[in-house]
Amino acid sequence: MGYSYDDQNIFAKILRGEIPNTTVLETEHTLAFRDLYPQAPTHVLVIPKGPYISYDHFAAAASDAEIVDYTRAIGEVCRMEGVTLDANDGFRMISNAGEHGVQEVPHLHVHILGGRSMGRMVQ
Ligand code: D5M
Repeated sequence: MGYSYDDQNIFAKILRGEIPNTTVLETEHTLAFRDLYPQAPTHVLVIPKGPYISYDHFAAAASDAEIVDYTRAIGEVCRMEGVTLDANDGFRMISNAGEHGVQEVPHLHVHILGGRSMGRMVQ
């Protein structure tokens, strides 16, 4: 089957500067910006700049430098938003993948949600 990246997806357009975004953090390999439809006081999307669809795709195909940059940027966003456990009551980090994960935008992203209790996950 393999991975087939669609470079017309919304986040690819954001990375090319074709669509505006509210940037929270930009590093060499990562961009973090506010979700257009926030579901919590903090709702930030963190994406790698490379053309990866899902976390499994990223982990298999990205360089160590990209993976380290992305992982550290996620933590940095949590810190900047004030939701880390040393400062606050925490956050939820979600990454939807594919049809079963109900992923809308086929470019890897983690949602960082915080600022309120996210409730117990069911199912
Ligand atoms: O979630 C995709 C998320 O992307 C969803 O929470 C809305 C958000 N979204 C869609 N378009 C934009 C733009 N243009 N800016 C910011 N956020 C956006 P998923 O995990 O794929 O279901």
